[in-house]
Amino acid sequence: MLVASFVITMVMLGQSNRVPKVTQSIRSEKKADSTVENAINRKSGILKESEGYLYNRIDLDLDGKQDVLVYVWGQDVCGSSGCTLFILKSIGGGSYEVVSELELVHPPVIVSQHRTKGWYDLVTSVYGGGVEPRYWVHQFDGRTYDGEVVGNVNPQEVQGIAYISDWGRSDAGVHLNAGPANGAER
Ligand SMILES: [Ca+2]
Repeated sequence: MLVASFVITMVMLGQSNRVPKVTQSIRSEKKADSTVENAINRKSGILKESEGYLYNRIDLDLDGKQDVLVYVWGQDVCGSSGCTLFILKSIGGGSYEVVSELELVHPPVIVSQHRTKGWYDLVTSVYGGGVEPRYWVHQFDGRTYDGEVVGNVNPQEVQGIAYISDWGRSDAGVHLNAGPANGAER
């Protein structure tokens, strides 16, 4: 019995070491938001080529205004390692500006309890091709979230809330420009 419980404990520790601690999972919003779309359209033509987006609101810099995490997907806008995450800062009056555009990431986007230069760290994952999932941290550098990930997260040090947690569900998020490939890979 002692041996058996020791083995079980080791297995559980191994699992907990590999993943950040998620305290809550939040599904993406369902309703299209023109203010979010306008902010992205001012920066990029990606929405015209996309099949949809998933988003959540959260105040990332604790200025009292809700910022937005937007994940844009579609056959023509994703790579084999993921799609594009936009981070929008609320500038008041129902307007947003794009703070960051991070390519080739996978939701959920875990908003860590740890902050860098006033903004919460964001954790995304890299997976596919049979490799073991890895988690990456994106930190604010004073102007943007660096597209260069700062390195492997020590999962034991990460605790946070997972946003856009329903990525992969065919009914998740806002659908645009539905083409023949819509949902084919999901
Ligand atoms: Ca804010």
